[in-house]
Amino acid sequence: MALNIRKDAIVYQIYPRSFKDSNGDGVGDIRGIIESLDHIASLGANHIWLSPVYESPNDDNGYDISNYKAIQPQFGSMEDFDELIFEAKKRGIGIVMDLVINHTSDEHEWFKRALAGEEKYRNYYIIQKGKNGKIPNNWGNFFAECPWSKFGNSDNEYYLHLFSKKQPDLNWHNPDVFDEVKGIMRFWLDRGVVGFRCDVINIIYKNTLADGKKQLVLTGREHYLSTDGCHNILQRLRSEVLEPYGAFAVGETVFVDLLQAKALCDSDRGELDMIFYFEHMEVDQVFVKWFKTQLKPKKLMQTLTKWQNALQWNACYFENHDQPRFISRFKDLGSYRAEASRMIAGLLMTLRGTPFIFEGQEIGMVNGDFNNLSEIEDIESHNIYAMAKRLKIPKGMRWKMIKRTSRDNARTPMQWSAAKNAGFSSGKPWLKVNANYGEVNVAAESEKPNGILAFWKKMIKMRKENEILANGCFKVLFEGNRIYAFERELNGKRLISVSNMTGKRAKLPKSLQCYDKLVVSNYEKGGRGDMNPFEFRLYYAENK
Ligand code: ISL
Repeated sequence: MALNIRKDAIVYQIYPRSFKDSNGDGVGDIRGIIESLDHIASLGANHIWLSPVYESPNDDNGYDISNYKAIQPQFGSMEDFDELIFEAKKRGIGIVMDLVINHTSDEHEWFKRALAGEEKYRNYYIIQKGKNGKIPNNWGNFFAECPWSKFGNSDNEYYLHLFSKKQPDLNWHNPDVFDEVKGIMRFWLDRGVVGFRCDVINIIYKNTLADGKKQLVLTGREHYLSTDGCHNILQRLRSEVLEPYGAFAVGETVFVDLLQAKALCDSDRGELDMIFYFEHMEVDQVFVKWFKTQLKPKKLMQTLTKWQNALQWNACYFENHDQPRFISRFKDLGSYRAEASRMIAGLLMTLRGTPFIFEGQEIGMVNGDFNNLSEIEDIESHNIYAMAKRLKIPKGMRWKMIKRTSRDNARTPMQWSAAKNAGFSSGKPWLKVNANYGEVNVAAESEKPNGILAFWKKMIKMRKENEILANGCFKVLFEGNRIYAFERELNGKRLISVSNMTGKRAKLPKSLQCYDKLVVSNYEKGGRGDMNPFEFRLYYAENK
C-alpha cells in the first residue's frame, strides 16, 4: 500500500493551549492559530498536526476527550474549526487531527451512561470485579497511579485506566467501539482533515487482564503491546476509513522494538503510514524517563541509524509536547543555542522520513525556566513527584528530576515577540512564559537573515525541493563521539549530511575530507576545515 502523504511533506505540530491566544483568557485557541497561519506557511509546512481540540475537562490537557464531535469551548467553536480548515487549505496546508482512542474522559457520555447502569455502555469500557478483596490485576499505569479505580458506587467493581483515573480505557473487544470510532474519523474527514496522529495506538487492544510479569514500569504490558487484535483494528481502519479518503495515519507507539514497528508500518501491512518511536528520546535516560543522565551523542547517532535502516519510512522528530526541548539536552549547549537549533534543523531535514517540527523549535526555544512544582501544571509531573515522595527520594532531588523531565518544558507559551507575555496572550498565560522571550521570539528572529528561523526555512525549502532528500536511500558514513555523518543517495547523486553534536570543535574525519562541494553550513563562515561547535554541513557528491 502506498503512503498517503507525499514524501516531500513537512508537518508542524501545534499544542493549541500554548500556541496563540486571541481572546485574552490565557489559553491558546483556534482563532489564534488562524492568525498565525502565515507564519506556518512561510516556514514551508504542508500539514499541521493539532494536539486534541475536542471537548475535554482537561485533566490531561485534551487527551481526555468528553465529546469527539465537539470543539473545546476554550479553543473556540466548530465554525472556527471549519474556518481553520479553509484558511489552512488556502495556504496549501492540511490539518491532521489527534485521534485518542485508547481511552475517553470519564465525563464522556458513554462513561456516564455506563455509570448509570446501561449495559451497552458498560461494555464500552473495561470493568472488572476485584480479586480477593483487591484490584483485578498487578498492572502498572503510565502516570504512576493505580490503573484501577472503583466503578461508581460499586463495592467490588473497578474500571481500567492506563493513564489518569479520568481516562478510562475503551474496550476494543466490543465491535460497537470500533463502529463509534469509524464514525468519529469520518466526521472529521468529511470536514476536510487529511490525516490522524493516533495516540498510544499500539496499546489499545488488551489480550487478557491476567497478571503480568513484574517490571520496573508498566507491569502487564506484554498483554497489550502490539497485539494481533490491534493489528487487525488498524488494518480495518485503514481499508474501511482512511483509504477511501486518501488520508494518512501516524501512530504514536510506545515501547516498540524494531520488529513490532515494522509490523505496524511496513507498506505491505496496510496499517499505519509511519510511527513515532521513542528510542532516540530515551538515549539520555536511566531505566525510566524521569531519571536522566548526560546525553551521549554517539548513542543518539547509533539509535538514529538503527531506525533509519530498519524502517521503509520514518516519522522523524526531536521534539513534541511530551518531551523536554531537544537542544536543552546537550550538556555543553552553553552559548550555542542558535547553532544547536540550526544543527538540528539540518539533521532533521536530511534524515529519511517525514520531518515533524514542534512549535517553537523553529526559533530555538529551550526548556521552561520553572522554579518549583507550583509552576508546573502537567498531571504526569505531579504524579511522579508524589511517587518519588512515597519512595522517600529527597525533596531537592525530586524537584531536579521533575524540572529536567517535565512535559511542561515543551508546553510553555509560544514566544511570538518581546511584547508582554511574549505576544502569546494579553491575559495571564495558563503556564509560565520562559523569561528568555525578550531575546528568543519569532519577531526578533524574523529580522535576522542568518538567524535560527531563517536557517530552518532554508533547510525546509531544501528538503522540499530536493528529490534526493525526499526519496534517496540512507547510508551511515560516520558515528564518532562528536561527528555524525550519513549520505542520502538517489540515482548516483549524493548528499552528505554532517553534524557536530557537541559544543566543542571537532576534526572532520579523514573519510569525510574528500567532499568539497559544500551545499550549506549553519555557520556564516563555516563549511571548511574542522567542524565548529554544533556545526552542520551538507555536501554534494556524485558516484564515480
Ligand atoms: O514519554 C513517553 C514515552 O516515552 C510518554 O509521555 C508517552 O508519550 C505518553 O505517555 C503517551 O502519550 C500520549 O498519550 C497520553 C498523553 O498524556 C500524551 O500527551 C500523549 O502524547 C495519554 O493520552
